[in-house]
Amino acid sequence: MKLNKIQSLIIKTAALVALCVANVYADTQDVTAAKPNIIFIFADDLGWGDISKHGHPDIRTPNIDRLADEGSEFYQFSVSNPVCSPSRAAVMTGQYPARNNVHRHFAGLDHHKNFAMADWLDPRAVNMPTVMKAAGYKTAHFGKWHLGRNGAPEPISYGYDETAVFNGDGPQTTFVKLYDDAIDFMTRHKDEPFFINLWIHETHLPHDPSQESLDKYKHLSEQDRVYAAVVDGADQRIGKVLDALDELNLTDNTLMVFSSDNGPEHTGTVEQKFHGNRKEKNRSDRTAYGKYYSTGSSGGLRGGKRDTYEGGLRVPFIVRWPGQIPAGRTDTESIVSAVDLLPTFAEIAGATLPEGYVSDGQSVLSLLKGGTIERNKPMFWEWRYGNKESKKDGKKPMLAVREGPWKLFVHQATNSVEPYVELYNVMHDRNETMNIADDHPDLVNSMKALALEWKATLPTEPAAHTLSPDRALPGTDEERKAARKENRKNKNKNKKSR
Ligand SMILES: [Ca+2]
Repeated sequence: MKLNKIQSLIIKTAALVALCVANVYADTQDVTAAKPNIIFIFADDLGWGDISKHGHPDIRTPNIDRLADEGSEFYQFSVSNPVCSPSRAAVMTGQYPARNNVHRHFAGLDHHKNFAMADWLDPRAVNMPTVMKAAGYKTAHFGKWHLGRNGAPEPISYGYDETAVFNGDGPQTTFVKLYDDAIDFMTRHKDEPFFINLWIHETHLPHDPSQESLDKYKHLSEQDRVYAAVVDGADQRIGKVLDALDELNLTDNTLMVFSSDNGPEHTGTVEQKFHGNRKEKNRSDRTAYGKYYSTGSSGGLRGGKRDTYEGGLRVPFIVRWPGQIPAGRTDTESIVSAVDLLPTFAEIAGATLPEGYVSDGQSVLSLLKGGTIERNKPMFWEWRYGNKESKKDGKKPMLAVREGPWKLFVHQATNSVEPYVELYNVMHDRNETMNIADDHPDLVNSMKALALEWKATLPTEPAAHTLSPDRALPGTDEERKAARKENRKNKNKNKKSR
């Protein structure tokens, strides 16, 4: 469509007025209420396209949509890694996960060794709850942890006043109960500022929808029905938290942030109907729907979980803070990163960041409040992957760098000394379908240099205090496990014979 002069003048004037309004909004709202509460809801494997606000054809998420309607959305938000633990480590530390040697999800020690990664998140690294606690907040973590277990420091030692987790040590909770934990905490601390990491789980395996949610989606195929139902469960429970805030009269003084740790899981085969390859007749409980039902949507973005294409990294980012953050705003252009959360929350809390601490992100508070920001550094990703040739060799990291609209991938192929590259303009080519590296040799060279220079600043080995003593024991995980079992048996035998 070609615009005539008057149409184009109207659009330009409207844009100018909008910009002025935004700036006035940002300026006049700087006198903030006393420290607001912060609740950070981090979904698990929920894709960009999994909410009705983003045009999902079937799934309805009225409560998440309500957050977006009452707050602002940022379409260019990305996490710092396409899987759980490193993505979460980046949120916790405000630094790229490779800086703290978290390269893949935390699992067995062999897996950690293979990828030259730590056995848990470094408790000495500056982290979000510690910063918030020092700023006078009551801090809590409810839900998934996945930043280390089995000999790792307990979650509570990362700056929390209270924790109830799964996939971590210490007091436990469930994917349903975690919302009640949060409401209980909010109620007990309603008269003082609180910070809650609410790390929810429904969209991650195993899928465990309620019958009520399944009944809502009877019209869908069996596969889509289960997934829609798990999203429905999350949305309904988020609604409970929003209602509780209303009832406690805390809505206006609470910043709610909703996002996801990585893009959607890739859908499994029909053989993967039940989690852990269990057969239906052998299922001991209902918590066992498998990867076959992981039909999450990236909203058309390329790839999903474990991919550094946008489908693995770009996820919903919704913020609500009535009176401070404009309602109903959608920002499609400003680049925001998961590593920005710590400096942003710190600014909101009036926290002083520890001396010597350097975040890989920056505070985006003025952007959230309707203004603009100048992005002062490029964004980087390192993804240590395995493939058939390398037999899960963790020594072939793939790098990606984004600066403005440009995103460059630097791959290190198994049999090649010279890395090969892909370049996309992700602002115009949202789905990364056109590799235009050959058209922009100078840009490729400068961005490649940036990526390689950044890589050279990363530590190559995890710090000693982030390694399990068991890691030094000989053998594989299985052999170590058997040896520990044997030791326990002998100990008990000795006790009995005493
Ligand atoms: Ca995840």
